[in-house]
Amino acid sequence: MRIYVINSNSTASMTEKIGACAAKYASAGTEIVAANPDDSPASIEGYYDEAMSVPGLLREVQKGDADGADGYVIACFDDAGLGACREVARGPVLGICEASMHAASMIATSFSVVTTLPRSVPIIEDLAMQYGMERKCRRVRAADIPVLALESDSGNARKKVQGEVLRAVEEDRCEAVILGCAGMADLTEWLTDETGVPVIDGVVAAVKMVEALVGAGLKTSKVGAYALPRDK
Ligand code: 5HY
Repeated sequence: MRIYVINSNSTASMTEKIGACAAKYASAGTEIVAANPDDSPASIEGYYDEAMSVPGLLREVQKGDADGADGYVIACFDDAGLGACREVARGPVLGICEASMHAASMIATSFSVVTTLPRSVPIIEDLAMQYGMERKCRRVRAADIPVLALESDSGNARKKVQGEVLRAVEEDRCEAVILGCAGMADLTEWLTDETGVPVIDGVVAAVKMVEALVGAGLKTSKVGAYALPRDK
């Protein structure tokens, strides 16, 4: 099967990293196509960037559909444009916040999220409510780093993420930690070793869930809210 993993921002180095993490965990026989819009913001940090990223994201999903994609992962933790992408896609479309929270809820009674900037915290808290996860989500934390610091890092950004993950385990007493940015995907194994709790990267969680849904013969429902957009 062919899964399009779409980074909503236009930073190609992040797309490559996300694609490599997805491919490492994909099943034999799954082809990962990593893509990003070329006209979206370089990083998604807040509602404005989210809104600016959605038209390009929709075009990438439509390209995937024309290319015979079986399913899609929206690899930006804000899950912006997810419903709209489902309207234009036939196969399942999963957001990485949605996928990681569902994965966490099945392996732990509670989780905390560690994201990049404090401005993303209320956005992710709202998503936890939207997904019915507010009781399981102990806290959404920010490492206080810009998204692109994860790309050009000398180690400082990674250290800040590590510090916040360790504080989440100690102070929140959560049983799992979700990494709240697709640019953190390559830190997952290291942070799991450091903390001793399951550390969940939404990109890999979403890829594995898309594989499961497609394998079960399931597609996005075209009756109702996710029907194709109407001609005007
Ligand atoms: C992400 N921004 O996953 C996020 C989430 C965030 O460009 N890719 C981005 O708020 O850090």
